[in-house]
Amino acid sequence: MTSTYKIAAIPADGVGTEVVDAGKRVLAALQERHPTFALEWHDFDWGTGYYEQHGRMMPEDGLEQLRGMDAIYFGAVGWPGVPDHVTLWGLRLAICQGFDQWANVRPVTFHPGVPSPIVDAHERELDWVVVRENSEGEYSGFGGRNFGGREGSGEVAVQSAVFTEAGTERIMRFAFDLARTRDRKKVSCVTKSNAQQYGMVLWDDVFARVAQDYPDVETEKVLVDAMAAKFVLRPEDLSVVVATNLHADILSDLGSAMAGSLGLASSANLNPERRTPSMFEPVHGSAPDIAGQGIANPIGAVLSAALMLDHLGHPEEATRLREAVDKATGAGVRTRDVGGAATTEEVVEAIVAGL
Ligand code: GGG
Repeated sequence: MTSTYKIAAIPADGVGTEVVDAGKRVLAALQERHPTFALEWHDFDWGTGYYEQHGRMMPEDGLEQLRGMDAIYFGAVGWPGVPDHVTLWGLRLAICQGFDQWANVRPVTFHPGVPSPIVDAHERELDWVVVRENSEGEYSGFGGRNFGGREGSGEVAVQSAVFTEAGTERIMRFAFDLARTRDRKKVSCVTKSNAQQYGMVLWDDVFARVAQDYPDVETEKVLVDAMAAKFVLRPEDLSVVVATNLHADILSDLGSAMAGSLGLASSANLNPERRTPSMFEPVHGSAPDIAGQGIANPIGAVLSAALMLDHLGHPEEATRLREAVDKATGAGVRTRDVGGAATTEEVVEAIVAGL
C-alpha cells in the first residue's frame, strides 16, 4: 500500500535551493523504486528574495499555510544585504518556534571515504546524536538595545536566556527516550552551571531529576568547554548529547566538521507530540560563496530527507537512502568540501544509482 504525504518545500536562500532540489530528486527516485510512499510537494518561494519584494521572509499567514502539511523540507536561510538575524528570525525560527518544534535532532555520522580530522574515525565507527533544545534558552528573543545611553557610555544591549522547568524537562525526557533506542544507552548533559548560576543550574537540576526515571541509562554532566574538547579527544564515549539551543548549535557544527564537513550534517526539528508539522533541513546555511555553482554538498539535505522518512513511518526507506549515500561516498563521488571534485548533480546521480 502507498501512503501519500503532503510535504512543504521551502528551499529559501543560496545553496538551499540546490540541495532541496537534490533531495527532492533522490526522494522521487526512491519513491519510484519502492512505491510504499508518495510525496505531494507544495513549493513555497519564501526567503530573502521574498523579503526583498514584500518586506518579510514569509507571508503573515505563512504558518497557517503550512499547518496542514505532514512535514516541511527546508533548505537554508540568509543572504548578504539583509542582516542574518532578520532572515533567521523571519523564517527558520518563526517556523521552529511558531510550530513548537522543540526538539532538534542532529546526528553526527561518519561516512566511508570521507576524510576526517579524527584519523581512525572509520575504524571506530563513530556516531552520536546532538539533541538541541529548540524553543527557548538563548533563543528566547528577550532583550533590547538602549539607544539613549549615558553621555559617553555608548549603547547597552541585553539578551536574556530563558529556561523553563517544563521546557527543560521535555528535552531531557526526549534525550533519555532516544538513548534507550541506541546501543549505548547514555546521555551526556552539557552545561555551564559553574558560571551561569540560574538558568544552567535549573538545567542541571532537571537533568538529575529526570535521570532518576531512567536508571538503565548512563549519565554524565559536562561543562560545554570540556564537551568541545571531548568531542575531539574522546568521541567514542558519546551517544546522546543534550544541550541548550546555543551550545548544541555550536557543538553540532564541531561534530559535523569532525566527520568531514558541515555539508554532511542533517537535522530534524520535531514537534514530538505531532500537533504541528515537523521540519527537516541540512544543518548548513546558505553558503553565498558557492551558491549557484552546482558544487554544494547535497548529503546533509539527503540525510535530512531520511530523517523525514523515519518521522513519516518509513524507516526501511530511510535506511536505503543512508546506505545509498555511503555507497556514493565510498565510491569516491564526493564534492569539494569533502575532498572530491564531484558536482552536486554527480553526487545525486551516484546516490540514485545506489538506491
Ligand atoms: N539550514 C539551516 C540554516 O539555514 N541555518 C541558518 C542559521 O543561521 N542558523 C543559525 C541557527 O539556527 O542557530
